[in-house]
Amino acid sequence: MEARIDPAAELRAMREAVEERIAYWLLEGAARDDKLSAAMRAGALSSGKRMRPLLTMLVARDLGCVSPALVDVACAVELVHASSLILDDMPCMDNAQLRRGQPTVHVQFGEDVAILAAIALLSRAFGILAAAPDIPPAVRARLVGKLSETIGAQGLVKGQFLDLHGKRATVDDIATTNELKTGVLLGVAVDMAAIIAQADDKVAASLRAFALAAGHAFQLRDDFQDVPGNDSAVTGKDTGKDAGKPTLINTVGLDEARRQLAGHLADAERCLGAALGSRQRTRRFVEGLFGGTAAPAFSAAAPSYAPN
Ligand code: GRG
Repeated sequence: MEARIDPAAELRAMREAVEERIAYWLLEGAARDDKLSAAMRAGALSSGKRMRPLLTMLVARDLGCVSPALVDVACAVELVHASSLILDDMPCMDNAQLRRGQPTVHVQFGEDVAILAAIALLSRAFGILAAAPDIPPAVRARLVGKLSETIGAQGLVKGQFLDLHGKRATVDDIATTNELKTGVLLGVAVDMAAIIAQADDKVAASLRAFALAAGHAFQLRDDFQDVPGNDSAVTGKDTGKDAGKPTLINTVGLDEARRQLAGHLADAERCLGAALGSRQRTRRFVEGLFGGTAAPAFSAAAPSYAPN
């Protein structure tokens, strides 16, 4: 009889593997007791959802990938995310005091150390890709290129620049900023999975479309959490920071934003089905992420499934 896997246990094991491996990479060659290392660990290992590295691992596993490098590829994606959060929270950007229920990295360690920690985490991400075991050279080069183009002036950095300086006059402007700030990092999480699993172009394109739709949904959900009245103790972040900003909710109102959230979730579900068919790991995880929203498009799933 085919062995059954407990999905919750598998997810827990993946999360632990990512966190243990990040801890390993951040201790490697670091002075354990200095402020810079402590700031890097605080930024990377505080209690995040690990949504991006888990997406990388789950999608790759759903695609049948058993590469020993998978966890390292997932860690590289998470370190880029951690770096972006430290920078985003800085006084010259979002000026946030609270992140993941803790004082932000610059509040704990000072602005100078926070900037250096963010750069060091970013550099570590590429070092990890360079060192990850058993990746064919052409695949490694594609992974590095994809991560680099996601961060740079056409990706995350541009999204942040538009957030700070863009006009965001129309709903399309807002969607572009959201896609660059949030969508592209979810996009690269699934792109990296498709690259390391050596998936064909059609599957990779459907996965990318899934991630971008999920990114829009996720950003909208983030905006809903910011609405005054939500509890920082629950969200782990400052709330009310979007007051007066041209977010989608402020521009189109709560009802239309809810309608758009439902549309993005439906798109995400359709594209995920096109990419992965009935394979369940990724679908189950995304259902868990969005299960509490006003408009869940993902349906409830069975409690266990057969492995690849
Ligand atoms: C050079 C890496 C780098 C970035 C420069 C600062 C910047 C450009 C971009 C900021 C992008 C950013 C922080 C967007 C917000 C995305 C978002 C919704 C983050 C929250 O993600 P969660 O909920 O967080 O997954 P956890 O804490 O669970 O990891």
